[in-house]
Amino acid sequence: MVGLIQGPKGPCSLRQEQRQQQIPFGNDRKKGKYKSNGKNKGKHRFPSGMTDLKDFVRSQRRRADDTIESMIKGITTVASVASVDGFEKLGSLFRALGFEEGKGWDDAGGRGAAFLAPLGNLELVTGREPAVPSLLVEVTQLEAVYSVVRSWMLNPATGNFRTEEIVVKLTAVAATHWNSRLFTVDLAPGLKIGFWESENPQHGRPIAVEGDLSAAGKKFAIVVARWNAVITDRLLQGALDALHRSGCAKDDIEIVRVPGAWEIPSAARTLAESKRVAAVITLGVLLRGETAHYEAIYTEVARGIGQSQQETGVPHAFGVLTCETLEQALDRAGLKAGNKGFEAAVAAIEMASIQEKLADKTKGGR
Ligand code: DLZ
Repeated sequence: MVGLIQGPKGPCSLRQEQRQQQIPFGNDRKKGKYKSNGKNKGKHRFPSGMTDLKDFVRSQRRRADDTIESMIKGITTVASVASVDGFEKLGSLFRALGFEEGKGWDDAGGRGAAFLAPLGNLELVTGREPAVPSLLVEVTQLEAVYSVVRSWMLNPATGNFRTEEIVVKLTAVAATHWNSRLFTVDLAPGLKIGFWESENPQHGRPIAVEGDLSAAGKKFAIVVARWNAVITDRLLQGALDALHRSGCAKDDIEIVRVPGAWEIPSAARTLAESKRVAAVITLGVLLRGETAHYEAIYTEVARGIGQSQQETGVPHAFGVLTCETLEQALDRAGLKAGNKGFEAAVAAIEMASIQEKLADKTKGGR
């Protein structure tokens, strides 16, 4: 055997993890959750009431039911490469693609090269042999990977394949029947690899609650300071643009104008407490050069908006600019540095959606 392709944690990780989890630490030991009658010195100990590893694993699963299995860290597939040429080629191609390299070995018996990927899957197959190579690399941007592989094959210093060989050995990117696209490359006799990309952008990602950017059917409030109106008006335009483009109806937006940034928190709080809006967008501009007690005002405004958000549970997007000069503020209100009003509104839309999803989960008991 000359080749090893292994997952991020190495083959010993499962046993190490088991050892770590069975040994009680700190408070748990003091509270007597882990019983020892002295007879078990040197043996593994389990929390009281649990007699074996299976019990312990089951209890871990209950605690972390959204992880696949709290004790499993990764998966390692050992791929035997028949020829040294194939071994060299595969290693070289993976390096060219930017694969993270792990710790390999080189001894009298053979050589191993480790390549790490953030995700490893083991697929067991019975019956009909799959039409894909047994070594599959999941990627993003399949076309970009394809062109790196092609260039690597053509380069005399790396793959050194002839153009006419490439026609046979490198397949075109094609759709699969499993909602993905794939191409394969034949590197050496018996050494074919597939590269594929799922059409589902969430594929392989950890399951997370994420907000969407639809504002349709939701109500939003915008609190905007009149002080420095030449800039805050632009921030307001940016926020309205984001809301409308995300599907928010005109009548679902409540705009409240306040004298200056100092007044933003109290208006924001009143709106949030009314519970008639999904989120509050706060917009203002504090200019250091022109604002007496700048630090004091800024701190209070930020604290007040944050406090209103935390105490009411209604998301508040922070669109209060703090700049040294008018020019800097203008840059952030639609000139060189985007429009912070637009960005604040997008954050508000996303947070409103997250709140809705979390509330649904709570109602559904999950
Ligand atoms: C008074 C003041 C000053 C000096 N500077 C600003 C500023 O740069 N940005 C802003 O939004 N507001 C400013 N204000 C007004 C205060 O926020 C507040 O409206 C007044 O002190 C009245 O309470």
